[in-house]
Amino acid sequence: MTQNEESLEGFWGGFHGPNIGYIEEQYELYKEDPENVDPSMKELFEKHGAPKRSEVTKDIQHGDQAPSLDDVKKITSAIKLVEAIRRYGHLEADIYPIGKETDGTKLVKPETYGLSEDDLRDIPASWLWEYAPQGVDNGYDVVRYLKDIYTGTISFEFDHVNNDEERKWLLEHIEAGKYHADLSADEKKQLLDRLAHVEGFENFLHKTFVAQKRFSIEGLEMMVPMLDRVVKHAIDDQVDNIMMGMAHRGRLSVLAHVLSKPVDLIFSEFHYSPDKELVPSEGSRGINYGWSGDVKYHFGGTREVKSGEEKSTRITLANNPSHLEFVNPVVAGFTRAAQDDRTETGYPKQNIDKAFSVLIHGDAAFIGEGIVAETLNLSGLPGYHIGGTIHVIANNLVGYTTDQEEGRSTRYASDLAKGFEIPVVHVNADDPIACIAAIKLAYEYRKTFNKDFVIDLVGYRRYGHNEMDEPRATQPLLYQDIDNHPSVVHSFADRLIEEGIVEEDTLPKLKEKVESDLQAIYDSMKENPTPSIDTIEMPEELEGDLDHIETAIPFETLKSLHDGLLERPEGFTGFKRLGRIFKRREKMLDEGQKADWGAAEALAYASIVADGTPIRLTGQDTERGTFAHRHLVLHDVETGETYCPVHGLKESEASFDIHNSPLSEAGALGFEYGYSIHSQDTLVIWEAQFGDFANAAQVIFDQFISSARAKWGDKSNMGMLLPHGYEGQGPEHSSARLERFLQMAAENNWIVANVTSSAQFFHLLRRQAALCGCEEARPLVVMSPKSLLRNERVASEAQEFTEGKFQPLREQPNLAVNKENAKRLLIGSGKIMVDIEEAIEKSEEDFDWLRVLRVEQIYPFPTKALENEIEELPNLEEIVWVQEEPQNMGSWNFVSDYLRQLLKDGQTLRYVGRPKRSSPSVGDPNMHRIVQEQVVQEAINPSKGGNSNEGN
Ligand SMILES: Cc1ncc(C[n+]2csc(CCOP(=O)(O)OP(=O)(O)O)c2C)c(N)n1
Repeated sequence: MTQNEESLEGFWGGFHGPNIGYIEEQYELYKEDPENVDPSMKELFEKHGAPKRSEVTKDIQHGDQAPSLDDVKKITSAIKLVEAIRRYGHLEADIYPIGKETDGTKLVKPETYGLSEDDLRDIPASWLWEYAPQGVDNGYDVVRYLKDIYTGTISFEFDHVNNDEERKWLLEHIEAGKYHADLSADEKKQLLDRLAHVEGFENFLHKTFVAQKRFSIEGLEMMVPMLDRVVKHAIDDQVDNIMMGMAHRGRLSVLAHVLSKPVDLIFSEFHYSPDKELVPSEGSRGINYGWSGDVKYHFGGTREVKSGEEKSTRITLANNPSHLEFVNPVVAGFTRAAQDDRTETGYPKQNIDKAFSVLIHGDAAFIGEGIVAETLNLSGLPGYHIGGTIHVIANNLVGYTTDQEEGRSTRYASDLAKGFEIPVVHVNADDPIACIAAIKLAYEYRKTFNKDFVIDLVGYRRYGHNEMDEPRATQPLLYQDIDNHPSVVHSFADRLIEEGIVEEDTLPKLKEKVESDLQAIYDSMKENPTPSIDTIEMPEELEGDLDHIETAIPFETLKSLHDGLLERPEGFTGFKRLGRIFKRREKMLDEGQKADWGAAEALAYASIVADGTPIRLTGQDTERGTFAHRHLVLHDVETGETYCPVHGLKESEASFDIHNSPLSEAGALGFEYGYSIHSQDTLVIWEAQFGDFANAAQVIFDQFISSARAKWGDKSNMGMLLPHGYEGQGPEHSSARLERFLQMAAENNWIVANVTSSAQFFHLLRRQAALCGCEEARPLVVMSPKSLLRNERVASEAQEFTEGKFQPLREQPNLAVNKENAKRLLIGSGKIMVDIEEAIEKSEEDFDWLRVLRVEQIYPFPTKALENEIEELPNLEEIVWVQEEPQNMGSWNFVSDYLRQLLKDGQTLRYVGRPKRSSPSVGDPNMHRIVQEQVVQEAINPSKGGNSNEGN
């Protein structure tokens, strides 16, 4: 007899007579459909299999007496109750230190199941709980024991986790108490000491810097020892990097205590410029703030902690804008970058043990900001997976002045995580030991399953949203409770006194010491005034142009890469129609032939990895390309396997990481931005499906990519490809909202380009790759093509790749240049210039009065090159800027300033294009064609007219 059979017999052995008859009947129904029977019966059958009449001979508990039908019902009810405690115990848990009374639930009460204490005592524990520990003998013990576990100061939600192995692991760890922190007396004393420091720091700031915002941690002080614990685990495991992200709440405390930011530096930041008598000299602290700076509670920091003989663990807290939660994907990007080895061809080799993320969220923001969901959705995707993030919701019950009931439709702030099958624990921030246990469970789970884990740390907020804000006006009752509530350091000290671990006077002495130490630091700063920080300048390297960067490559290299890109692994069966496209590509570098956009782009990537610079390229449908031009991941039609031609190149010296992104902009772009910050050796490129979808990622552009260097000194060299062009596809598929990128352009914060030849794109990408790791690095925004992808006019001959470089200002092709006669200088950018090229070719006119130039890099604007050009046009009467975007959009508002400066006496500046519009484009393609043609014709019509009052 197998062990299993034995246990079956053992269980059903308790039933005989009419009872077993009833059970057998139920079993027949169950076999037809498990849903036919009561769920508790179903569970019995699932757990113990079929009832066996022959074995129903002995009554386990009552000798020969058979259990009655009533007994059976009681057993099944007890099983139901036990399961309910596991599932719904959190509803009754003691997780709110303040404010909220737990409303409880009938579901975990024996009465709900018709059970009395005696009923439960009559049931052997093992019938209800296979792993009941020693001392848990009967049903009543089981219920009490499990209630202690599930309804205490820590509660668990993992019913939504569908994976059997994970559920089993969680159940085991929770019910066998494996997650308990088991702190020694010394460790408890250290914990008390830490809490005294955390509280003392806030108290000192409160009284010293009266009425200054600091977003105190008080009410959630345990956040610091919890992070300490994370760091300890990481050090034990010799993890290279902990990447952290958090908002304002408690940030100064985390900087001081977890990142070891010197407190005198923090004190100094409370003093305003320019009279910064307390500012320590810059450099001595390794400050890397940008030149325009930020408020103190947005800065991040780094700290190295020794984690072995030669190893150290680096803790990084990301710089953070005010926009809540948007740092989440950025930190995930940091982590992936720290895990990827990009030194070899193919996809990078990821080692998830090298780094992990910790994200601290606000309770209102976690559920309210969609970016949280976007980031959680990244967590399981091949291109974005980082082996699990530990999330801590710093739950202080209020969002600014908004109560939870007004702020979310869910019971818990953490409920969003359930859809991603992320286990959740809620823990009372007033129980330090439970908080540490929550971290242990989260860390072990992440390590075992490489998945996210959420800790809902439930505390309160000692002050208002900030320290100048009066919360008693909006949450009067809550604050009556908070005002009367002892802080965690006090309640914990009482607990340790009771346990005989510390004395009555331990805490008062500790507090005194913390305060006097902080006071001494503060006083010493006053006695030793350090020089004030001079205005910080933008780095010199950012000021120059990039003309010195050479990007051409020899023909032999180009050809070899091109041929390599067309090779396929042995036995690979590609899609037939694609085969024809690649066949056409074969000859593109031959004499008299031209390489189209797709070929040129692939060559750029191939040559960049051949130079040893890794590339990461992502976006919606990017592997194929939204407009089916790229095809850098091919699918074997017989096996479904994929092949990336860049990976097969013999010249390749670095990884080429290409992925389709999920349908997300803010999350996906934020991730790439983070990746680019942490892997400055890599050319990171994000592609929008259509350019204006980038506006769903506006926060990442505004708060990070355009301004991070000036605010924080964070350097990114990433590229963004934003399909743009007026082709009759309607208001949402025409414009990448170029004007927005230009409006934010200043201090060489980024490059904004709109290029019209495949070779220009090749050189632009190669120039961007050359900037990787340099001080000159900066992001690149490209208005990328759609219909032009297949337009012969933008294809380039081999020579254009093997000679020259990127030209910010470009000659209009196919137009004779007659500088002497030119009366009009027509300038524009992007696809309209190709339309104009076509119109000129079709026209019978002689255009010797017309000089046409394309601005291929709109920012930095090629002022010098244009100035030189104008110098050479002796008879110039007017400069005309043409664009396809409406007048209030596109480049006009930006370039007109530059162009006006270039005008000489008697010359005028004129705008040709669509009038100001509220919508970027018309919806009707026919209307589009008519209007586009009008714009083109007006631009090349010799008679003046149109909107000439825009001149100087
Ligand atoms: C995207 C965004 N929207 C609004 C705000 C303004 N704001 C700052 S903090 C805050 C409340 C946040 O509440 P919660 O997430 O619970 O964190 P807490 O401040 O309570 O710790 C609000 C509305 C912001 N900073 N960012």
